[in-house]
Amino acid sequence: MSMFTRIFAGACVVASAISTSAMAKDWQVEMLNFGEQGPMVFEPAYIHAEVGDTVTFVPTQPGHYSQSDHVPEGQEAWQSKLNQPYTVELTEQGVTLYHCPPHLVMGMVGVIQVGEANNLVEFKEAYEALRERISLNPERVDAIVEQVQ
Ligand SMILES: [Cu+2]
Repeated sequence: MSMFTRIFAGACVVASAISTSAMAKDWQVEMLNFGEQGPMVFEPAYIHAEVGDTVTFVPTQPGHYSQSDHVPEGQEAWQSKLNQPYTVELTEQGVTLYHCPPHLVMGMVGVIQVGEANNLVEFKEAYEALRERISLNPERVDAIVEQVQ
């Protein structure tokens, strides 16, 4: 490989990395004691993102963290730390279900849809199981899940 080819190839890698990051969006999901939908919420609780986007969980108010339940095949599961911001890279299409462990009973649940909902059957099964552990406002969480298209 000549010096020129090497430099040219390197420049292409840099250029494509820049164009990818310029298009990708970082979604900010706030973790709140009280939001527009009531107590103990992720806001927004439903997002429709694209592959390559990231989601950052922001500890706007203390006492929360985020843990994935069902993720699309290939997507890395996660568990963030209490009161710490945490960023998830969305690498696969499909729907992800997550919750805040201390406030699951209060319906602190969120959904990330990436592209098409190609894992809807498995997602709904995971949601049915999770829903049994929600004792306050399960209807609020149903409304989040129903936004999946
Ligand atoms: Cu919480």
